[in-house]
Amino acid sequence: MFDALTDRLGKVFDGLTGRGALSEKDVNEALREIRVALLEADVALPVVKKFIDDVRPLAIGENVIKSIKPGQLVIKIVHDALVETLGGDEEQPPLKIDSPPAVIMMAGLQGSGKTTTTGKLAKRLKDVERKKVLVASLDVRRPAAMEQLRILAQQVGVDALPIVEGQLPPDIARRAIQAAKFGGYDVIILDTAGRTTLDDQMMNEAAQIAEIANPQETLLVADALTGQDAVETAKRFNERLPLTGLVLTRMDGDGRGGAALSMRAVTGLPIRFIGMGEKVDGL
Ligand SMILES: Nc1nc2c(ncn2[C@@H]2O[C@H](COP(=O)(O)OP(=O)(O)O)[C@@H](O)[C@H]2O)c(=O)[nH]1
Ligand SMILES: [Mg+2]
Repeated sequence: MFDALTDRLGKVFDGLTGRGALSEKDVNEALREIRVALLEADVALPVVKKFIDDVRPLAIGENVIKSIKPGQLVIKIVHDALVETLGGDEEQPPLKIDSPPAVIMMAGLQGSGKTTTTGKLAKRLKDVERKKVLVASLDVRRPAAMEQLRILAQQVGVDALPIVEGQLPPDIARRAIQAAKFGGYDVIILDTAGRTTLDDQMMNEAAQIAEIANPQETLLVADALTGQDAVETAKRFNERLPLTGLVLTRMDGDGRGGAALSMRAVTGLPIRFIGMGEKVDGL
């Protein structure tokens, strides 16, 4: 996914190390190339701009120009800033699912992969963490959505909350929690409805569900192919929901990975899972 970006940056870095002395002009030239590389990888413009603005004063600082290996130092500065933007090196804490029934809420735009990821995550929690998992669809807008989750649940061998026609999402959330308490479930995954675009009604509904269900984890599911739009999506959801992590789907596709970097940068949230395909074990 990040191969193209890594290659590009590698070339810029090679150019820097190939030289003994570095002038401010050389560093600026390298930063310009890094900027282009990030934009070509679909990292959102404001994120790129901030990144370059943060790095520049460090990279053209006196101790860099005067150091014995200025190229190496610039590379280290850029690398450290990238890692900070990405949260790349830090150890991920496990999902907080320790007080049963723990609620995991899936949020995101329609078609982002919420239902598919719900199935994948349910399977993983069941198979790897030996959890008793209940999934519930709160998507009352698309008639097929509930059925889709029911079939997925059956396929991965977890229980789905029985469908009650005409029930509204907040009530389904309440019923799911009751059912999980009575049924001795460790985890409930709430698969919410999305819209094609961000709108207030959708946000209000999601916020209301979060209030009722008090999720321990609220994961924003986003399509890695959304590129520049990812920032707006992540920002808006992060303002209204108690997000705890990101899931990037379609990382098996030909997207350039920039969405991941952008969303991580604007929310500061960890990327919890990466969707790699339509099958239930592609997580
Ligand atoms: N290639 C690929 N397709 C995915 C992935 N996740 C979901 N999909 C597909 O994207 C479409 C929409 O997914 P769905 O889970 O129904 O989205 P929802 O509207 O957010 O619930 C379906 O056709 C999925 O099979 C993924 O990681 N990779
Ligand atoms: Mg769905």
